[in-house]
Amino acid sequence: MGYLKLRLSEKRYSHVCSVADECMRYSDLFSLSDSQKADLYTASLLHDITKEEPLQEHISILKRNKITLPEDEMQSPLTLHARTGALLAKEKYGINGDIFSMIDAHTTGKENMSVCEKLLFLCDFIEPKRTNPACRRLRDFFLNNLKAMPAYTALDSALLESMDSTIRYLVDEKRPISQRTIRARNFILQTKGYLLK
Ligand code: DGI
Ligand code: FE
Ligand code: FE
Repeated sequence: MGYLKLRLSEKRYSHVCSVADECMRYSDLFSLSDSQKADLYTASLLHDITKEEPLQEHISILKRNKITLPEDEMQSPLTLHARTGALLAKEKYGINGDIFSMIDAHTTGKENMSVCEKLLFLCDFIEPKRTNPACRRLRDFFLNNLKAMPAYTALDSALLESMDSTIRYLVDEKRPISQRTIRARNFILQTKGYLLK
């Protein structure tokens, strides 16, 4: 992982290691197989590989991979590093399949996420090196829920809370919300039966 260390700032490198540890902490609760664990670990380390790149680099990665993203995603530059991170990890390390989709979905989420996609999405938000109040609150919320309900239910509840928190932040900052973020939240609402109320 020497290349990763070169590419990321010290702070970002320490964040991705912390996300990887946090993912492993919960992996047994969700009965992940050894190969799922290994994929989740790799995706965690690579998930922010393009986070520190300028917009021009994101555009160039998309271009050389012949990917055209919907206009709303191009207008939310912070979401691009998930798309381009997956593509760059594919180019540099030959990752594909589950690892690709975990990285690709880690910022906005998407409909019908796998348990590994959900874990990376959540652990990115709650890893212990994130000390802002919203992250601490969500970590406690998830840990308390794990004691009170089945792990999968606790995971979906925490995912919904983290999406709500991000959306509230984006509204407060007058930033655009990508369709993918909305679709991801609507899907969780549906699986949790909230739409029936
Ligand atoms: O890369 P990290 O900082 O570790 O975390 P992340 O990949 O979850 O990125 C978080 C940032 O992405 C945060 O500033 C909010 C932003 N974001 C997430 N969903 C959307 C979004 N920004 C816009 N404009 N639209 C979204 O839908
Ligand atoms: Fe990220
Ligand atoms: Fe991250």
